[in-house]
Amino acid sequence: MKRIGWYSLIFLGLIGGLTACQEDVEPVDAVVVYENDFSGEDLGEVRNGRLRSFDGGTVLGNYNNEEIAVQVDNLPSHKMLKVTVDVLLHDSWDGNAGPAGGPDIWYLKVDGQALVNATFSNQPCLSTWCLSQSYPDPYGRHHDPKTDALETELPGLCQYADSIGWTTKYRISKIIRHQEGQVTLVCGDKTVQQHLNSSQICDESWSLSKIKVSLVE
Ligand SMILES: [Ca+2]
Ligand SMILES: [Ca+2]
Repeated sequence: MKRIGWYSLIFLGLIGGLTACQEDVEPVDAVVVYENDFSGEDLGEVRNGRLRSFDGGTVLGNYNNEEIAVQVDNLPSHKMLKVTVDVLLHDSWDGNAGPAGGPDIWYLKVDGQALVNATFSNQPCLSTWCLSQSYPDPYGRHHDPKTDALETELPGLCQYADSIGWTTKYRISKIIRHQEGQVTLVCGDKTVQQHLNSSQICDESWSLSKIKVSLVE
């Protein structure tokens, strides 16, 4: 029993060490190399950037079946990199639903590596009707709509403009091994909505209210 206990402890320690790389912990020696909450309307490093107002602030958006990219050059020496994005999912995201309404996928890539590739759902979840989402896991898993959201009581943007609960905000933070002198971050979506009365971007879209990149020695 004692030996099994030690193995279990080692196993849990390894798992803990691995998952720690994905958690939102600000390392004490982190150096911020890019930070933008778009309040200054600065799109200098942003490809396909555009701004709009939402809920009293300025956001990067909104987008439907599009990508944005941020490239940061001349990075000082480092071993790890931390990326944080605050993403707003507007209107009728359908999560894992398919084939006419979904799947609705949003993704984050760093230097081509997918750190998020997940479905999101803004739909109500009742005993008779519930469109699940995969986040916080990759596409293929099932969780309730809005799982792990930072804010759920925000108004929609277009189809459900001014209706509370139709924009959901997530703070997504990832730490990865990274040593190169340049980093490119890409965010985008692959959403599906057939049989529309309105435009697709009005039916479901996304914006960013913050991007932050830090380096760790
Ligand atoms: Ca929809
Ligand atoms: Ca959809």
